[in-house]
Amino acid sequence: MSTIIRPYGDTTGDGMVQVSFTLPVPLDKRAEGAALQLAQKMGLDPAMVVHAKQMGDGRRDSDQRGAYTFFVVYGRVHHLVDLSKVVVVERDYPLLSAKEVNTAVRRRLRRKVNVVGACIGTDAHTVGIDAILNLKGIAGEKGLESYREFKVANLGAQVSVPELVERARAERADAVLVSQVVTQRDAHLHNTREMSAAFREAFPPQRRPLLVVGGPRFDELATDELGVDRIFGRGTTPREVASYLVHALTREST
Ligand code: B12
Repeated sequence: MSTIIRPYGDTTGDGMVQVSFTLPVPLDKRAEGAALQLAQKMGLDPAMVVHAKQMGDGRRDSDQRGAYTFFVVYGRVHHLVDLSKVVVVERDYPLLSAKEVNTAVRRRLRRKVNVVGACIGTDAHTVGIDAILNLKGIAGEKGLESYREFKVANLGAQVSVPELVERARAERADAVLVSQVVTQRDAHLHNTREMSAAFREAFPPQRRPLLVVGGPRFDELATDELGVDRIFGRGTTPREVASYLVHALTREST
């Protein structure tokens, strides 16, 4: 089977894609022309504007924005993707059920796993970390709080790095789970690097908790660059995280 693929819209292999973007101009013919010029520069040829809607009335708002226009453009790309050259982080541990996780912790660790979680920096988007940690969970799965062999401290929003380090120490955390959703000015990368550096300074290597970050816009391949043990992206479920923690924490004790 061929490993070369191309996108399609109307008929297989026609190369059609749809992109959306916003331009800082009011909606008129020139704005549509600008959208098409941008699409062509992005490699869409031919391209057509299939949706355009002006937002704002042209007066400056608190963010100093005037009128701007949202576009959806449909067009053909000539690029191909070679599936054999796609690099991703494959799950390198078994996906366990909650029961299997609890049994593995009991057998291999012989004590509960202590987890501390938080949104750090100024980030107040707690829905993601709550989905992983809180009882109600996400996608039909309960969060780590529901696992008998996990003890979870969810510190919530806008936790400072020194506060997180202190709490991790007090709780004797095996793993620290950090969420970063806001990516403006690469805040998620700066905050994560600051956090991992602080843990390396505060703990000797054998005592340092596992450092796990998550959020919708992380590159899962960037663990070394950010100094963390694992990165989880969009659509993560609690079971994936619990299975990873068991795998990583019991690796040496098996
Ligand atoms: C809800 C929401 C809010 C709520 C947050 C309420 C709360 N308690 O969380 C409120 C209204 C407070 C808010 C405020 C703001 N928001 Co807001 N918000 C959103 C929104 C609509 C949904 C986010 C969400 O809940 N997703 C659902 C969860 C389940 O998904 P998730 O976070 O991706 O989490 C999953 C995975 O990523 C992963 N995961 C996440 N964290 C972790 C951690 C670990 C350890 C692991 C393992 C996995 C993991 O697992 C989760 C489950 O699958 C998004 C837009 C969107 N549709 O995504 C904007 C969005 C995130 N917000 C945005 C912005 C700009 C803001 C504000 C700055 C707006 C403003 N000018 O005031 C403020 C910032 C406040 C602050 N200090 O952080 C931008 C961010 C842009 C950027 N590139 O940074 C977005 C993308 C909207 C946009 N398109 O502009 N927001």
